[in-house]
Amino acid sequence: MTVVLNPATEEEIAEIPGASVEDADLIVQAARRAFPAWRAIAPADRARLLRRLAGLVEEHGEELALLETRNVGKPIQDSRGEVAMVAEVFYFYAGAVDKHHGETIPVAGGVDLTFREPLGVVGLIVPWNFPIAIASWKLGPALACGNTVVLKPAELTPLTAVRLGELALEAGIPVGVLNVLPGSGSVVGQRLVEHPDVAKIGFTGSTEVGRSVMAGAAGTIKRVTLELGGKSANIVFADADLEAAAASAPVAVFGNAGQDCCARSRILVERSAYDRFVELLVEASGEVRVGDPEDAATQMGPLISADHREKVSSYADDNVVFRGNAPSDRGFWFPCTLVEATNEDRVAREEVFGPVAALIPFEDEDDAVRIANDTPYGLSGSIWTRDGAQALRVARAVETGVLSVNSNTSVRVATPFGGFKQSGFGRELGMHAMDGYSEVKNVYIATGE
Ligand code: TXE
Repeated sequence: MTVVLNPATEEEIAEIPGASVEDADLIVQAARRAFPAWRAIAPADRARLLRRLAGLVEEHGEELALLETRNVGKPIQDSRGEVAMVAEVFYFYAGAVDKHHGETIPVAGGVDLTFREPLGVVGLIVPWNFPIAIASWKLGPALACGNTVVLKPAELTPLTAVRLGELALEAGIPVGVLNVLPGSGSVVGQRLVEHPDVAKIGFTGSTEVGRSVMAGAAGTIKRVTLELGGKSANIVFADADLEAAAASAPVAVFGNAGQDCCARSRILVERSAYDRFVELLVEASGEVRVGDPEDAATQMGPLISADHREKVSSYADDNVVFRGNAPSDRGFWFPCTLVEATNEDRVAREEVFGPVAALIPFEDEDDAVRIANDTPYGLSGSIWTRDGAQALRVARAVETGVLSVNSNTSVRVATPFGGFKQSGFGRELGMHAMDGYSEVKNVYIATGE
C-alpha cells in the first residue's frame, strides 16, 4: 500500500495498492486484447468517444481540480486551469483522429501510398508535477492514433489518473483501451519499459530515469519519447519593457513552486539594466502569495515532499538577494528565493525543481546566447527585448525546443512541445505528437504503366 499525502498539511488522503510485475503483465495483456477492436473502430466513433471523455472532464472539472490540489499542493486556480486544458487536449485530439493520414507519392510504374498505423500497446509514464495534464498530453494522441495504453502515474500522485480511468469507462471507451497502473517506477515502470508487448514508452520525468528508460527500451527496440529536465534561460535585454519582464519572471520560476520542467530558473540580465531589473524583480517576488492551495488567491503552494524540500534547500544558501515568506507549520513549504550566481555555480547548472532562481548578468547578445546554451538541457526559455530582429536572431541561436518572446509561456494545446539536448526528444501536443504515436507504412502498387 502506498500512502498518499496532502503536501500542504502532511495529512494522509488515500491509500493506493502498488501494482506488482504480475499486475503489470495482466494489464498489458488486457491492453493487447483490446487493441484490434480499438484500431478498427470507425474514426468518427473514436473521435466521438474522446469528445465524450473531454465533456466528462469538463463536467467533473471542479472535483478533478480539488483532487489535484490536495494531492500535489498546487494552487486551486492552477489546477482549474490544468483540468480545463485536459478537456481541451481531448477535444483537440478528437478532431485530429481523421486529420492525420497518409499521402500518395508520385513514382514510376505504379502508385505509392503511405498509411499511418497505430503502434499497439503504449506505456505512458508520468511525473508528479502536472499529473493529469501531462497524462492527457500523451493519452490524447496515443488514443487518437488507435493505440491502447497503460498509464503509470507517479507514486506520489496517482489520484487524478485513477479518476480519469473511471471517466474513460463512463465515456464508453472500451475496457482495456485506457488502463491505469499505479505503482513503483522501478518495479512496474521498469516492467513496462522492458515488456516485449509494449511498443512504445512515452515518458516525462528526470533525465536520470530517462536515460534508464532509453537503455531498457533498447532490448526490444521500443520507441521512446522523452520529456526530461530543464534549466531554461529567461533573457532580459536592457531595451526590454523591464517592468513587464520583472512582473512576469516570478511566475515563470515560482509557479508550481518551481516544480516545472519549463521553469525559467536562470534569469540572464544585460549588465547595464541589471541593478534596476533586480530591484523590480525583488519587489515583484515579494508580492507572490504563498499559502493555502485551496484558497483561490494563492499563487504558490508547498513542495511535493519532505525529501524534495531537503534537495531544494541545498541550492539556496549562498548569495541570496531575496527570500520570501512561507508557512512554517505543517506542510513541505519553501520560500521564493533569488540568488546571484555565475553560470558555473551548481544552482545554475542543476535542475533545482523548486522556487529558487539564479540571477546572472551578461555583457551583450553573444554573451547572452553563450550563457543560455552553456547547459546540458534545452527545453524552454524566453527573450525580452523591443528589438524584433534581435529577438529572432537570439531565438534562432538558443538551443532549446520551446521559446517565447516578451512572454514566459511554453505550453499551448495546438503547438509542439519538447526538448533539445538532454531535455529529451520527440514532441508532445499539436499535430506533431501524432507522429510519435504512429508508424508510417509505405505501400507500392504496380499498375503496369
Ligand atoms: O522523477 P522520476 P522524480 C526531475 C526534477 C526532480 C527529479 C526527480 O528535477 O527533482 O526529476 O523527480 C517513474 N523505470 N523531474 O524522482 O523518478 C516514476 O515512478 C520506469 C523533471 O519524481 O524521473 C514516475 O512515474 N519508470 C520532470 C516517473 O518515472 C520509472 C518531472 C518520473 O519519476 C523508473 C518530474 C524506472 N526505472 C521530475 N523510475 C519534468 N520533466 O517535468 C521511476 N520511474
